Amino acid sequence: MGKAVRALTILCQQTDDDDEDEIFMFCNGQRFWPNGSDGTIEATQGGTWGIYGPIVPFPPEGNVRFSLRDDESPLGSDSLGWVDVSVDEAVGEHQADFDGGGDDGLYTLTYFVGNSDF
Ligand SMILES: [Ca+2]
Ligand SMILES: [Ca+2]
Repeated sequence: MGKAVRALTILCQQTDDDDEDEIFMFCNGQRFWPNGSDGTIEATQGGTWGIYGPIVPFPPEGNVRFSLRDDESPLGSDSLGWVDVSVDEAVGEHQADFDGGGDDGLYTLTYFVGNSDF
């Protein structure tokens, strides 16, 4: 039986913009939260939001990537970084900071690694 991962919540420790970001998330390059099209969440420092996304099986190469972006309409969006979850992580709940955005925002993802029937 394969393992899988599910994004649970996201915590904003620091926004990228001055007061409020408009965040949305991808899983393995596919936009899925807060919906699959053009939705965003207005994120402010200290807030936590539920994701409770799909249960995503690990691919053969073993990583699932969650990527976070901040809408900057009409000028596109900023990368706020990504979290790579490895199939080797223990079953249970984990936290990781979105890394590599190169800007000021700091967000923490809580996710669950389980067997694919969790
Ligand atoms: Ca921004
Ligand atoms: Ca923004």
